[in-house]
Amino acid sequence: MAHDEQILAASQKHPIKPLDKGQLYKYGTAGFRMNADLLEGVTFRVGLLASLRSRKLGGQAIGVMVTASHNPAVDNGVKVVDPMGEMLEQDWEKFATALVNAPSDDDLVKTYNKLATDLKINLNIPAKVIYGRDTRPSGHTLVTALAAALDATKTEHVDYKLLTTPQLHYLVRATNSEGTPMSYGKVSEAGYYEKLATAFVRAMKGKKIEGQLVVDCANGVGGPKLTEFLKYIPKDKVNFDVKVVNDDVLRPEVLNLDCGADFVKTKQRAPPSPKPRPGVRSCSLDGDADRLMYYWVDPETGFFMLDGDRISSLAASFIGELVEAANLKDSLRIGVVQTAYANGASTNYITQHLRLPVVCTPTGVKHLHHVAQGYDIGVYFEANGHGTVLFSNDALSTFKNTSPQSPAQKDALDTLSAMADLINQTVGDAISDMLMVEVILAHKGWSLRDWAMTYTDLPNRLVRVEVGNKDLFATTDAERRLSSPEGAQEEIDYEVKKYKDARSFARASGTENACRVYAEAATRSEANELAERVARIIERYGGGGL
Ligand code: 16G
Ligand code: MG
Repeated sequence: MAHDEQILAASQKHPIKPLDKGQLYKYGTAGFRMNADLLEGVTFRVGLLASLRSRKLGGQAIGVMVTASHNPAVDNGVKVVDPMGEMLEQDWEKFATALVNAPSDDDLVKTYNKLATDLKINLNIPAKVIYGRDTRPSGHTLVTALAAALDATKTEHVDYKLLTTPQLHYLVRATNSEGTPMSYGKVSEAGYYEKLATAFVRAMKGKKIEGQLVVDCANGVGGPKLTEFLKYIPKDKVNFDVKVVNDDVLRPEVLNLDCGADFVKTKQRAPPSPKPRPGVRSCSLDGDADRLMYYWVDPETGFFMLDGDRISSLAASFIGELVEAANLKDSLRIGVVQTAYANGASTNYITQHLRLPVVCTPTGVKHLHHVAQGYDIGVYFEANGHGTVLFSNDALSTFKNTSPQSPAQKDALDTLSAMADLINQTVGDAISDMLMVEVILAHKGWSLRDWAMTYTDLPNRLVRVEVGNKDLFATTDAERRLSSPEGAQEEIDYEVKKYKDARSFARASGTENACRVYAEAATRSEANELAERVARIIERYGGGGL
């Protein structure tokens, strides 16, 4: 029967901390994320939710990841992963929010039981939850609270300890597909490395990787995991010279500090330490290794960054060529999914040069992922470096079952099939994406400079605007236009018209209490000026600065 007493007793040991008056905990795009001191009770309650979700789905394994990604070390976060390794179904976010905001332990038990009744969940069937965490010191306390909730609800659970976020997503899918024809791989961390290493060798096809790759791991969990992965690459098959830097996970305070993918993207420069060596191919992961940025420091022209838009167009171009060489152009639909933040030049390159369709969705991985699933091959990346390439079951069986009519066609089919194994199908994965980029550069014989030459970004500027009330702002057209407050969009349109090749939009942030304004235009000074003008409009409509 119900687990009331056990939940009550355990909840008292992992109590929820009340927030300031009028404030509620909210399951947002990144789950619950905040100062770790507030998260013990939250994580306990997320355990209850994960258990309910598993039972609702007939006992399939649900994942819980404890991480705050690129946030500072004092923060942490907790999010739920669905059975196929996807983000928690959106409808369930409000159930998570309801459980976490239950004011007392009694209310918590009531909410838990009400959800079970309303959602017709049988509390007597088996449930399973698997979980992992990044290197934050608070992670240990949080998973202890999580385990207490799982014990209280008689949920089987597996603690995978330190993992990157994409590894946990992999393990969830591997667990649920084990023993089926769609098995995703061995259910272990080693299984993840083996799958990637094997696919990497197959996809490389004996091509050579030029020079060294320096990988900045944000002093996060990606450091030890990448080092472990590299041991699985057979040296006689692929000579991959990787220098792992910023991989100090023993001093928590250095996590994401002046390094990592978010630093590189927002500061538009290389991490100061270790001192960048001119011309060396470099990339940065974020604190939980689900975002990737490439860059190099040119002795003449300085820093140059290849962000999610560039990775997306590189992947789309390579896969498009392979599909053509495999003679599958008419049978497989390829699409590219971006957000409004994608540089207009990348969109033009993909639609006009690669001749592939581009769809724009609202910000947030779940939106892009969902649309990408509608294609046989769906390439999706946010400019911030989070993304992946999804292959449908149809695409996978086509690669396997097409009988090649020429060695070139066979080659293309083999490479496509290896790419599908190499690229994480559950979520954006910095390590897997990095291997994908290395394969593509090796096949094309390109340096980062060659890659950068494919198109020239439009100058752009992103501004964070403090407003009295960000909830006044609602968007439409995949966040490219404001539907409210009334009159604001007309003012933005009026400003945009004054500039050449210009575009600008404003949206309320999903992760902090502010609005963001993006502008691009033909020149840097125009992009800056337009962004400032639109920011002033937003400030005025948003109830003034704080
Ligand atoms: C979250 C999203 C990320 C998005 C960012 C936007 C996930 C897993 N993460 O971190 O995709 O780019 O929010 O933040 O969906 P913003 O709403 O504050 O601009
Ligand atoms: Mg991350």
